Amino acid sequence: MKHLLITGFDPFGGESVNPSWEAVSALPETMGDIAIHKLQLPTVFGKAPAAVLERVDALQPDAVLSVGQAGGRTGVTVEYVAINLRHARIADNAGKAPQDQPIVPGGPAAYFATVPVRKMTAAAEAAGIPCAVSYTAGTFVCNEVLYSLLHRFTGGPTLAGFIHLPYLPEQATGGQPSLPLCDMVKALEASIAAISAE
Ligand code: PCA
Repeated sequence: MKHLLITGFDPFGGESVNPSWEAVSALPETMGDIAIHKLQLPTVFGKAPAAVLERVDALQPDAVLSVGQAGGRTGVTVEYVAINLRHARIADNAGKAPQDQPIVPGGPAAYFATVPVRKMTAAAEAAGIPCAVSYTAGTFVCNEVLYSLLHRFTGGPTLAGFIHLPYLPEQATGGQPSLPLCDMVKALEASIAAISAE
């Protein structure tokens, strides 16, 4: 049995839902020989990476896939890179908006995701869901989580990656792009299958 830890975030920025947690919590508990362990992270700098790293240390999963909301994107995006920068346009859920700070002082400028980004993207597309590779995870809490995971696990056996989801239809009241929850879940399932085939 392989073990995958998958995380989603709580709502932030005035939203009442976060599609990442809605989709993660709708996943099954197992897929074939993969046990799926779910964890909700707070959208708070420092706390989110600490929470996922604590769970990873206890669980020792084969792979960690974090999922977050990227409102305004048209489809599912699989992140290729994380950068060593915290720079918030809005406050996190603890009221903090760090500006131009490194995540790890003196750490590498960037890490590439160690999950099979292109295979995950192709698998989601083959399942009929709009999906693309993204070359920026932003500079908010999602990028911090991916950078922190890759800082810990690059060069080791644990794979780490990140998927951003667009708004759910009920969030896209101003005409922004959105995807139904069932499509988001299908994209995550296809991505998980691609990771487990590594
Ligand atoms: N999206 C934010 C943080 C939490 C979330 O779901 C981001 O893209 O950084």
